[in-house]
Amino acid sequence: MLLKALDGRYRDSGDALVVDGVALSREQLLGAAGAVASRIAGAPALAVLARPTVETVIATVAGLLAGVPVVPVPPDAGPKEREHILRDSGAPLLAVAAADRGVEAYGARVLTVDPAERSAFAGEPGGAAAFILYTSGTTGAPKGVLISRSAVAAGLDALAGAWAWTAEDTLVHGLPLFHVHGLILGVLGPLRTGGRLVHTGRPTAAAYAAAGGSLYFGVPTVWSRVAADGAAAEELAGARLLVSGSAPLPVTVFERLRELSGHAPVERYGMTETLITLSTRADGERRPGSVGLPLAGVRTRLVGEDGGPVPHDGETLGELQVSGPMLSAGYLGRPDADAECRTADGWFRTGDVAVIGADGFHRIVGRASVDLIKSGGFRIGAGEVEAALRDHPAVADAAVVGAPDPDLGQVVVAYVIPAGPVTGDQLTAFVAERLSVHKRPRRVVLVDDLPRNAMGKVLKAELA
Ligand code: MCA
Ligand code: AMP
Repeated sequence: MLLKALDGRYRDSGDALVVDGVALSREQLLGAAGAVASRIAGAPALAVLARPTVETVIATVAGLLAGVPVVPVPPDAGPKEREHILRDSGAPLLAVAAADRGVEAYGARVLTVDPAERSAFAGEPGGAAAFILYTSGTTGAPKGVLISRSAVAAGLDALAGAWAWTAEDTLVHGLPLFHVHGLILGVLGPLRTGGRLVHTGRPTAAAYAAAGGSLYFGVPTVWSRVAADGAAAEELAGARLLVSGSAPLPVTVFERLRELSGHAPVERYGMTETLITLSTRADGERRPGSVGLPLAGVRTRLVGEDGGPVPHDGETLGELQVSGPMLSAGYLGRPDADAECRTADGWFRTGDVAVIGADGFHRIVGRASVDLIKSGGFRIGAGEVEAALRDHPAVADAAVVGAPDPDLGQVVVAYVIPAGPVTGDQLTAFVAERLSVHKRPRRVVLVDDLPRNAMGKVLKAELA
């Protein structure tokens, strides 16, 4: 069973989870999810408006019970992005909480999740895909990554091994429920290990400090804010393990957390397309700036620009390639994009540049492409933001880059050639409304021209 916590052995052991102050026992979760599962059985996919609520958890578990792939829709996604996800995934149903029942569903039928409903679901899970997760590439609209049930199971079991994660743990986090980090690790993880989950609604330092958990997840921006709030970090002294991921954890934040909480954080690395593949371990060295060793079943290699192998000497850079049982099954309807990411011998090209030490420890140095930006742990494609900006009538052209930022890691900066009167704030609001709020440029620079090479291609490195 994928979610062992819903198995008979665990059912009566109290609250399984609390999301933003609302508690659900395992019985309640299973009953409410069973009711939804009965209504969606046989559907090709179930979209879920993924606010941080118990309804989102219930709908996700319902999809897994019924064997219907779950398509989380970011709640801050504007009309353009929401329509793309619903149409591209082909989901005929959109699960929402009662408060959202009037939402625009672009042809899908809105299904209201009622946490008080109870029904046993007798069917057997069918399809192999557990999730279709939308994620940005360097260009174009986000692509749907097909994540199988077996990849989820292998990925979670490998993490449970590395982090000694058991039914005794209470996981605390407040991450969005439409990514691998917040949803697959952060919700299905505790349901697979049998432990508890406290989701804080938002990932604030104060909420983490007050939650009293044993295991904490955060993106580096969250850890940097916790570390900056000294008292909050000190409150985490009673925890067992603090885990960081989704973007590089600055060494200064690592050290500050260790000083204040007494815990050297565990850092792990992954992608939507591969789930988590590398991590330092609960019982091993936690080295600042390092994402540790391959998880169970994972193999890694570095490939040079000439396609040849790169020595594992802790110095020589190469593109990181990975293989393992948690890799995704490809992009929905995009065999072309999938072929670009896989080698002939079945390895996934991460697009991240790394070094591997003689001791096997991995360090991520950066991304090969300047067109994938990581801001607050969110992956943002420069091309997608540029296309949204060009849709504005007062924009002649735009180039988007990620600039270093002490809080968010990188911030989205747009260089725009105006075609009429417009302000930076207007363009920021325009992107926030059409795509997702977190994809909005935080800085807009109006320019007369963009630096270009002889072929007319914008020189992003010069802008960054
Ligand atoms: C601001 N707001 C706006 C605008 N500006 N709304 C509309 N239009 C605007 N122009 C509102 C927002 O809606 C929000 O409202 C509030 O202002 C704050 O938003 P923002 O400034 O964007 O928040 P932030 O403080 O910058 O966010 C920091 C964060 C966030 C909380 C750390 O970046 C975050 O949640 N990151 C986690 C990303 C993540 O989980 N990534 C995992 C993917 P309101 O407050 O009402 O909402 S990676 C993954 O899955 C892999 C496999 C892995 O390795 O883990
Ligand atoms: P996403 O698919 O949103 O998870 O983004 C995946 C990308 O996030 C990876 O390709 C890396 O560039 C980055 N990433 C995730 N975890 C880490 C980490 N611990 N250190 C550095 N980069 C990371």
